[in-house]
Amino acid sequence: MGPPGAGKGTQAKVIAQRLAVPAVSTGDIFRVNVTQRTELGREAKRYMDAGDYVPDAITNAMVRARLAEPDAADGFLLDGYPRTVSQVEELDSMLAERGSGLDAVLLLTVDRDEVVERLARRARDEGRADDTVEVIGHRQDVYADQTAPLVEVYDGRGLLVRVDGMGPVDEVTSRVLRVLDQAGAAAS
Ligand code: B4P
Repeated sequence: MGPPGAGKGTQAKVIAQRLAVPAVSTGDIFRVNVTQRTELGREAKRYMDAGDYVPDAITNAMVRARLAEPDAADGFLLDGYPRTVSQVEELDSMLAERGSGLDAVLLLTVDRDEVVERLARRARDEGRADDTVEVIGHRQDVYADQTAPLVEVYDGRGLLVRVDGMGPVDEVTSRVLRVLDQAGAAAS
């Protein structure tokens, strides 16, 4: 977890490789579908471009299908999911059906000024439609409104681990691996 620009996608790819599990990024799956102009992509695009969340029913069904694939049978890393209370409930039921649970919920903490700067840089480099100044601000607000409350939910379950997401990417990676190791997630 972490606000847009916290480094979720950046870290997820490295960490998943280290743990030898697939990184399941809802943002990436949506973007692939947008590029391929699938029906899911067309539907998701109008929400993403506005900086809004794609509706829960669409997102939940997509994650359920992805986690049913064979490569996720022995474990997975979720990047950008769950983001709403309804997604937490749906993930809980998916995990219960599998007879498994989460090892840890990682929260990357960053200053708001830093994430705005990162996303503005990415806008210059990659031209993502949801990285304009107005949409970046809106995405931060949506995160504060709909996703930040999940921190308390997972903290209450004793699963939350906070990692400082400021500084160079490889330093953040080292911090993440250290806390996951302490939480027992890297070993399981
Ligand atoms: P995401 O793809 O998850 O995008 P994000 O929140 O912007 O995070 P992110 O992973 O980009 O980027 P990162 O922080 O790694 O979601 C995009 C959209 O998809 C959402 O707005 C929503 O519409 C939809 N969506 C996704 N999941 C959903 C869900 N569950 N429910 C509903 N809708 C959903 O990196 C940002 C930039 O910072 C990069 O350029 C990176 O290179 C840079 N960076 C990273 N770490 C850095 C560091 N330590 N120092 C300097 N730069 C760094």
